[in-house]
Amino acid sequence: MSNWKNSVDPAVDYLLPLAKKAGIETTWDRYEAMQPQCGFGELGVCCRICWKGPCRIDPFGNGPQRGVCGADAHTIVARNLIRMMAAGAAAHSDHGRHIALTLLEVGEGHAPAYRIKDEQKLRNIAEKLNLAPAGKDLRQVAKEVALASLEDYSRQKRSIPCNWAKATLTAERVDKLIELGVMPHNIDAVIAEIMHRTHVGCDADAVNLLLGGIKGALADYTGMCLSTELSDALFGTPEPVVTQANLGVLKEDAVNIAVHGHNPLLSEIICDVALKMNEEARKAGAKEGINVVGICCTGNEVMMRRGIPLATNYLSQELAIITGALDAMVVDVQCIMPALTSVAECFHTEIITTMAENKITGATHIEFREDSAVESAQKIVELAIEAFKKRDKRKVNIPDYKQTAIAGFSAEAIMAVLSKIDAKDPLKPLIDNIVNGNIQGIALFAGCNNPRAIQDNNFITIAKELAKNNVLMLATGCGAGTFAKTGLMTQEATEAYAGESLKAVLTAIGKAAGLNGPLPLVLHMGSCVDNSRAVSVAVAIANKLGVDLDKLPLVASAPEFMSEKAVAIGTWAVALGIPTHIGIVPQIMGSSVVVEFLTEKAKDLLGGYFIVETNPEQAAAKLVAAIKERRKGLGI
Ligand code: NFS
Repeated sequence: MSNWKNSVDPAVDYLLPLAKKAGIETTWDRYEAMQPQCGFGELGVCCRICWKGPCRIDPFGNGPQRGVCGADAHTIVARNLIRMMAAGAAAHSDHGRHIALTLLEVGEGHAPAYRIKDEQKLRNIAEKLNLAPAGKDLRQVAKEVALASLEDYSRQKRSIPCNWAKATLTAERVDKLIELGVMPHNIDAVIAEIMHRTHVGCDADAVNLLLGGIKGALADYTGMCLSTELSDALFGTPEPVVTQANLGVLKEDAVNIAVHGHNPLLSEIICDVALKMNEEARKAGAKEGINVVGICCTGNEVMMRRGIPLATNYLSQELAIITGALDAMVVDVQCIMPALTSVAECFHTEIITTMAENKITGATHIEFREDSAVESAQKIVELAIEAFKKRDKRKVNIPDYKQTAIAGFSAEAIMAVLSKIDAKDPLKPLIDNIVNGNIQGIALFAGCNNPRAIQDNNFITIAKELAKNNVLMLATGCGAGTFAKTGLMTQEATEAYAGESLKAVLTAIGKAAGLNGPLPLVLHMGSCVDNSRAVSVAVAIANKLGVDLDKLPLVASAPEFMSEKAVAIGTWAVALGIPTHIGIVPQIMGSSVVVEFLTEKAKDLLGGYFIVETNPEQAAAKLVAAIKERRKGLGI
C-alpha cells in the first residue's frame, strides 16, 4: 500500500516504509487486511445484544427485517449507537472521578504528591458551584468542591440536575434540557440506565432510545467538564506556551519517555520525577538526560501545562516505537493500541501499563496509586533508563520533522489575552469582531484519527478553508495534535492562511498581548476532556449577547473521529445547539429514523444537528454555510 493514502504527516511517510521493510505491522496494514469490513456492521444493523442472535437486518429488504426478538433496524441501530455514548461517557467520567477523588484526598490532607497549584481557579470553581468559598481554608474548599463533584456520581433524586452541567451552561439551555427530560442527575446512573434500556426486551422506540443517549452524552459533558476544571486546580490552568510537535521531538542522546493516554494524575508526577533524575540518565550515557514527550491526550495535557513536546497523535502511536529511539512508553487509560507490545518486541522499548483496569499482555505493569505516585514514577523512569542502555543504535531512525506549536489556550488564557485590549470587558473585542463580520464565526475541531480517512488530511483541508473564510478556530484532542504537528498552531500559519479580516484581528490581539505578531491560526485548547473549555468560552459569549448557544455562529467538526468518546462528545455538542460535522460515515445508516433524527429533527428540538460529509472541501463549505445561517438568524 503506498503511503500517500495513509497520512499527510511526513514523519509517518518516512517511517512506514521502514516498518514495512522490517516486517512490522501497523494499524494501516491491519486496516487493509480487514477489508472488506462487514457491511451489516457498517450500517449498524447487526445486533449482538442477546445470544438468540447475532441477528442482522437485510438492508435491501429481501431478507429478514426483524431480529429473532422482533427488534427492527431502527431499534437495533439506536441501541448500538447509544451504548457507544454510554461507553464514551463512562470513559470520560471515570477519568473525572479519579481526579475528583484525588482532590478529595488533597482536601483531607492525604496524597502528598499532589497539591492545589491554582488556588484562584479552585476558589472560582467553588464560587461557580455556589459553595461560598470566601474566608474558607483552601483544603476545606478542595474538599467541598470534590464532594460537590462526586455528588454528580451519586445523587439519587432524578429531579435535581448534575451540579456541573447546571453551573456551566446557559440558563436557557439548562431549562430546555430539563424540559426534554435529557438533563443528567447522576453520571453513573444515566450510564447504567442506557445499559438497562438497551437490554433485550426493553426500550424499542428509536427516538426514545436516542433521547436516552443524549442524556448519556450530557453526562459525558458533565464528567469531562469536571475533569478539566479540577485538573486545572490541581495542576495549574494552562497559559500560552511555545513548544514543538511531531516525532522529531525524540532525541538521540536522551532517555526518551512517552506519556500516552489521558489522565494527568500520573504523567504530571512523571514529569516532576524525570526532572530530578536527569543525572542518572546522564550516568547511563544519555548526554541530554531525560526527554519526556507526549502522545494523544495525556500528551495534550502536559503540553498545555508544561510545554512538553507532543510526539504524535492517535493513529501514528506505533511509529513512536518504530523510531527505535523510544525507551519507554507509559500508558494509563484510553486510546492505547493493544498492538504496542507487539511492535515493541522488535525494539528495546518498555511498554509500561499503570492502571489496574488497563493492562496489555506483554507489557510491564507498574501500578499507579495516588498515595505512592512518586515511587511508581521513580520505578518507571528507572526502567526507562535501563531500557536506554539496551537501545540498538543501528535501529534508530528519528524523522527530522517537528514543528513549532503554541499551546495553552484555556478559556482563562483567552480571556487574559483579550483583556489586554479591553481590561474591563474582555469579551467585547471578540464579540465586536464577530458582529462586524471580521470574524465570521468560531469552529471547534475535535476528535481522533481514523484509517478510514488519510491521517490529518481532513483536519488540515477543512481548517485552511475555514481560515480563508475568516473563521476563528479552536482545537482539542488528536485534532489539536494534527495542527500542532503540521505547523498550523503558529503565527506563520496565520500569516499564510488566515483571511484578511481574521488576520487583522488575530494580529491586533496578538500584538496587544505582547506576542509581537498574530495569535496562532488554530488555538490549542487541550485534550478531549478540554472540549468543555470551548463550551465555557461559548457560554460566556452567549450570556453576554443574551442568547442561547444555538444562536451563536459556532460549529464543531470531528472530521476523522473513531472512538466511543467522540460519539458522546459529538452528541452533546448537538444537544448544546451546535451544528456538528463528522467526516466519517457513522454506523447508523441502516435506520432512516435515526439518521433523520440526528441530522434534521434534532435541529428543531435542540438547535444542533449532525452534518455528515466525508469530503473535506465540501465539509468546509457546509460549515461555512451553517455559520452564515446563524449570522443571518442573529441579524448580523
Ligand atoms: Ni479523544 Fe483523546 Fe485522540 Fe480520539 Fe483518543 S486520544 S480523548 S478519543 S483518539 S481524540
